[in-house]
Amino acid sequence: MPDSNNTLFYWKPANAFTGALPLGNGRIGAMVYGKTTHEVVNLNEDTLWTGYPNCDSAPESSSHYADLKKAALEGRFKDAEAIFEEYLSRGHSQTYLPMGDLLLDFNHSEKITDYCRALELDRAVATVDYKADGVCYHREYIVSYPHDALVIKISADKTKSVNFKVRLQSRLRSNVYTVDKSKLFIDGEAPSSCYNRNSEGKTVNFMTYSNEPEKRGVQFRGGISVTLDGGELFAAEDSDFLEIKNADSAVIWFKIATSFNGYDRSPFLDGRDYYSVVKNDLDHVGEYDYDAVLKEHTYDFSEFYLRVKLDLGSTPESDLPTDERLMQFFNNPNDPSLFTLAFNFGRYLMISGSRQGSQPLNLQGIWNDKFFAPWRSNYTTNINTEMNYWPAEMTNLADMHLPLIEMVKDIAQAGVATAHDLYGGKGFCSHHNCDLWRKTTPPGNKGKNISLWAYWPFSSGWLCRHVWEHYEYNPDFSYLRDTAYPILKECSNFYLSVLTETEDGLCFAGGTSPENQFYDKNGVRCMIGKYATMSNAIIRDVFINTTKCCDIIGDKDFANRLRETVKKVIPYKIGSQGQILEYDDDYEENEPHHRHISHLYGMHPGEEINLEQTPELAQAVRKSLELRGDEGTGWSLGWKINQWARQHDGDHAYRLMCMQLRFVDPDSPMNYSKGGGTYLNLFDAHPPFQIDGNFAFVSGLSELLLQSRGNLVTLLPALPSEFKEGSISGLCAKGGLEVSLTWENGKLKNAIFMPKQNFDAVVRYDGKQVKVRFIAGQEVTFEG
Ligand code: FUC
Repeated sequence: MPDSNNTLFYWKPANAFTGALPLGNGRIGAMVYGKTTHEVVNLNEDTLWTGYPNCDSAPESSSHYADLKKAALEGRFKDAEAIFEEYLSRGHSQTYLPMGDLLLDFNHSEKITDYCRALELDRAVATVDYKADGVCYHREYIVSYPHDALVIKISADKTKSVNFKVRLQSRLRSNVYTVDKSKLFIDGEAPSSCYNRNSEGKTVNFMTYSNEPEKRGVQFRGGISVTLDGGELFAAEDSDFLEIKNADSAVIWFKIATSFNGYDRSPFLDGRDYYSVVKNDLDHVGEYDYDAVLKEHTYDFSEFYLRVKLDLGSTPESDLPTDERLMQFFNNPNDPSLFTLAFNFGRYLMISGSRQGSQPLNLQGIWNDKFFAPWRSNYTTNINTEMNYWPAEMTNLADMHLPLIEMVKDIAQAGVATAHDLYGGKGFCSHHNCDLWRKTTPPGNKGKNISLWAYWPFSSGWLCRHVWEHYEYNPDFSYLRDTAYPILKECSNFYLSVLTETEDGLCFAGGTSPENQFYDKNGVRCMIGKYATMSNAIIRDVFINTTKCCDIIGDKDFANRLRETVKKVIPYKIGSQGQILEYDDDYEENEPHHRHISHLYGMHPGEEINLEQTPELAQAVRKSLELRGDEGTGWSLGWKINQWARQHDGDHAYRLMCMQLRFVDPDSPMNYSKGGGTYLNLFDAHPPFQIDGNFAFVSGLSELLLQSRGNLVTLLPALPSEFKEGSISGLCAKGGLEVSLTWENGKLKNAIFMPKQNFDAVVRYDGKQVKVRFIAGQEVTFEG
């Protein structure tokens, strides 16, 4: 029986992308359908995006921001929106592309029995087993980080039974051909641009390939070589497939490289040597021993995966195949091991999709089969990209956080011009979408009503929380000095340079609250208010965290300046219903159940509102959560799980987790307000597929068991009553602590701390607290 905490398995092949099983090494992504006679594996490479460097540049327009600000502060909100739309918006982000597919055609009968496909999360191996013509076939699929390749082994229990053709196909401009009668290559190019609208403003999707060298897109080359045990390989001259006949087993090695050479370097004029790399690599596969490669892969993967182990128990329902298990959970959520599986799957996705040297996880991680993916499968940074990384530090995957931090480094460079050109500001800033080319300007292309989402220079601030948290979890002075401090300082410099004095205090004047609207005093629906609560919260967050950096570095002047300024930033206001106000006034809400809960940033992911230090504000956050309601898109449910965990209300969080594990039909249309849940392959459904909810589930579950803020570590802060017995090992707390917990009858049995460095902490459990001086490397055990 497969391990219900660590294995997805099915008794039929996938018939949709959201049923296929994901593999990846951060850079190469593969979706395995597990079909029998005609197998499909969707392929991705994380730098295959449309576009080229600086494809979004435009002239300076900061004088218009002064007009916008004036209009907003005078309550002329519609004028402010018009100014933004006409003068401050820039082009849309670029699009993340699929590379194409690897296809396998087997010539055995279509009559199949004994079928099973599985994904073992702890080893990162997908398998397909079945019987055809009396022969048992077995396939194994891995995407190896150490060997940087997709590797598929096909074997049978009868000699000479492995017969198939392997092909590559792509919708990108490309050419498939054989070389040396033994290898199959695909050479191609990504489009220079991607549009949703034609010149008449109609919504049509199209892409263009420019002939101007500086506008040429990312070039790529993929290649396949097959090593055989017995049998023969045929590769006719000028054909587009390899054929394998009468082998005992075969191993397919797929490699890919692109010319992408950094966000600011032309992939055509100044690209990496991608062309010879693939051929050179494939020339060596004959020297590889598949078993050794597999061993190295599972060792590499499980080193991260096994750092955390969760046990919530299981029931007979836990042994069902994953699809049936999900369906039955919908009617009767009596399967605690499904929570564990979803938790483990989220960590699996992070290790598979975000590795040192790779791009960070986008809206679909790295797994996208669509030419025109929802929201361009870009980096949407007003919640989604950050949410992807919420569990990284706390679930012991700090290494996987690094691609995001690398992207913030790029943004800190690319966003200098944006801060200057749009706001006349110092430092750097970035808005609500980013892409491979590190777009930092507001998207929207002068579209109507784009202020709603595009006018928001706060992703730079929110991303800085990640840069800072990486230090808090792994205190390392050289990282702080060389990475965190300079980035946070320049981010603070932007907000310092644009803060405006109002009668309420300092604020970023003319503010939106991501994608929400309100009715002004005249009953007009507006997007821009005098200011937005989230803007002030992010500014305070950046200032406070930068101050901490400065204190460690010894930059007293800047720290003092920030300490003085932060006191003057407009504080939270409580509205007529006891809720946190989202804008400058108690306006009538346009959509009271709106999916975003941006005004609650201070409670999660921020920390300035919490039950211990600001109980009244925490109560107002609670009220706001109640007013917003539970229903939502996948990521919205996910954010609320985390919020209720910070409210120390595990039972409410549990209800939301059950909602997030609702089965969602792959054909469900896009929905902005409700219907979030889970597809058959456990991918999160917005709907459509969006990976952020997978990660919010992981961080939410972790926050039920362990929370840390500064030097305060709280054990089992929000244990749901349904999780009576259980254990978790290897979670991380700030200050460099690894924590393992066991509980029985809803009460802590013991907690084991392994400090990576000396750290003075306050450990809290069930309202009681003790001060502990942790010494590096010395384990400390608490009995509950
Ligand atoms: C934000 C959300 C949407 C969606 C999109 C990718 O704009 O409001 O629901 O998740 O990002």
